[in-house]
Amino acid sequence: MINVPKLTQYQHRIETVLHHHLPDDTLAPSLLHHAMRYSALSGGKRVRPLLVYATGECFKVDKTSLDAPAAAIEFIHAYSLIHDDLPSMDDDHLRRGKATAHIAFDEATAILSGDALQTLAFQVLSTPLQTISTKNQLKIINLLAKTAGSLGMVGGQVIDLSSTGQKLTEKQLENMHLHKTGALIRASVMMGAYCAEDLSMAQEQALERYAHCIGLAFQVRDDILDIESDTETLGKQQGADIAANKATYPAILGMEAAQEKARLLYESAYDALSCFGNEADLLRKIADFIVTRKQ
Ligand code: GRG
Repeated sequence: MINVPKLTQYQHRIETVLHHHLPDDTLAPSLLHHAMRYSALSGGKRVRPLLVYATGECFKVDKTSLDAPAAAIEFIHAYSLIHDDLPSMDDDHLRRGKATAHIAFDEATAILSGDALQTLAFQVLSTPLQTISTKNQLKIINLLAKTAGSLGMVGGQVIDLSSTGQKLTEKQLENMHLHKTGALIRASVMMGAYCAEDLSMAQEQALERYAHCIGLAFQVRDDILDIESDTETLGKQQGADIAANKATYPAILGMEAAQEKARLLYESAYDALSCFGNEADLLRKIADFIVTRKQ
């Protein structure tokens, strides 16, 4: 739960936007549409859309302009979770407190629903928007494509799969997470920023730094929760990283040093925002949430 009314409002807003863009499950192929809705609307913290809205707020971007990038990034995230849970990847049965897509449906439907969510993201993002210039819209589409692909999230997943069971250095672990988790988090912030017409180079660099730090902090916290939390709170199997022999920050650094790392990243994220005033308060609140979250 996020205890910040403005963020809760944005969480509600993105639910409505996701509902609106997802094909109705009475439409054929209805099983596929049912599976897409099942995964995309199954809860989740909606951190990535919140980052899009919060960054847009820094530049007073109209909320309606932010809806498309916010939905697109969440559709990409939903697709990545479906594919990540497959038997050929992490083989998980529980996600957001519910059966994973390949358990609730079947493997082929799960794969296809992930594929369709990915293309839906780009459909939503490429629909002409009245309030963003075409140049900026293309920049946003290009950013998301690069971020989600082989040089970003998918590349990170490849590193993850090939390094399971191996001893990684902290640098190698960081490289994996900067791709696997960090790429989408950075894109969320930068897509919100590219909706603004008056973004300066200094602001762009500050936001890149903020996003880099919270992206890593998000993963360090995720690794800590995998040890300290429980399956019910997490909505996914607790201890899954250890069971799968995955490299994690607590495993490499020890729990205390992992906690300290999250704290330092959080401080650097705050520091990165020093060129902004109150308009970036929501981004600060998201950083607070990322390092204190319980699920
Ligand atoms: C299979 C193409 C492909 C990519 C998979 C991002 C990713 C790469 C997999 C996600 C699996 C995972 C457990 C990643 C580690 C941290 C993370 C991104 C957790 C899930 O994100 P949250 O906590 O989830 O934002 P909710 O449910 O709140 O949306």
